[in-house]
Amino acid sequence: TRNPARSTDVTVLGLGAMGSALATALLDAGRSVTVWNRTPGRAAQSVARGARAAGSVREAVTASPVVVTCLLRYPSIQETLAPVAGELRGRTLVNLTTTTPNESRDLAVWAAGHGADHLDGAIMAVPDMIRSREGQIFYSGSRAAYDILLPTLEIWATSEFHGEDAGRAALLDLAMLSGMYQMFTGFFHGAAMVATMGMSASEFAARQAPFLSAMTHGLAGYAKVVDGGDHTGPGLQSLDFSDLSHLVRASEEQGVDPAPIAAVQALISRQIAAGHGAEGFTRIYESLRLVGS
Ligand code: FVH
Repeated sequence: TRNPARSTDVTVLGLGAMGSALATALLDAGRSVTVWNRTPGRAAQSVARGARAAGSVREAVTASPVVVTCLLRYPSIQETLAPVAGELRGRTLVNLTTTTPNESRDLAVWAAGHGADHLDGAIMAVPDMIRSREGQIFYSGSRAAYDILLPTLEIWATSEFHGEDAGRAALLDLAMLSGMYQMFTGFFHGAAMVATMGMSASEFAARQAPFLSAMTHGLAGYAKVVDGGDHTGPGLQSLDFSDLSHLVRASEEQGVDPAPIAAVQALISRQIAAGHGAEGFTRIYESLRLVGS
């Protein structure tokens, strides 16, 4: 017998690099897929693999009980769906467009207002990782929708549900990306510094990658201190010791913009000025939490 959860028809709105990968994965898994893209001509690849190309958003939305959006940013979701909002009733909207937590919450409220169930997904993968176990997608929003759709969601990547607050997946996604972008920016800053002595970025990367990789082993220990809230414990490198003024100065001496490392130093300085110089480097976490509180 046909298991409905394993045979759900799916519509994918947005056939950019990621939307195409999602549609292809569903097709390869034997699903019936309808696709739509704002700019015509991008559906060819999916159609060649068996997708049905809809001539309009309305046709696409009404073709399936599950509608996936994989568009550029939040405004493009509204631009695409608002004119056909009345067609969403009784369907499940799975948004895989990157949004802020509040945008995800707004979308959940908007979808509910039009009688649709809503699940928000945050893709922690590049298109090539779709259909691999290394790819991860975080979800939040409707638990019922998540449970019903899990066999479909698992076609794309390892799925994790993070709660009924629709903004949680997006928050986790953007927090992960914050760490990643700052790591890359740190690398670019270091590469710019060594470039002044003629070292190529590739040569620097060969040294930086294993070093950074080894440093990530420190994260769990730092996390314990942050979670415990006590930055005075033994074995922690003090803020006075961690003062990075010399690093900022070295960057300036080489004629390299110290902005990335100066931002870290600003957090350190704020805690030292507040009298916490003897506490551990982890104390800068408190500098970050002060903003907006
Ligand atoms: N690609 C990746 O590695 C990342 C991994 C993590 C998650 N992201 C997010 O996925 C969303 C889509 O990303 P993408 O890689 O598919 O992006 P593009 O290839 O640039 O395609 C963008 C699609 O969005 C359509 N689009 C843009 N603006 C509008 C609009 N106003 N109305 C309707 N559709 C719109 C665009 O259509 P077109 O330009 O071909 O007409 C593409 O289909 C994104 O949120 C990432 O953050 C991917």
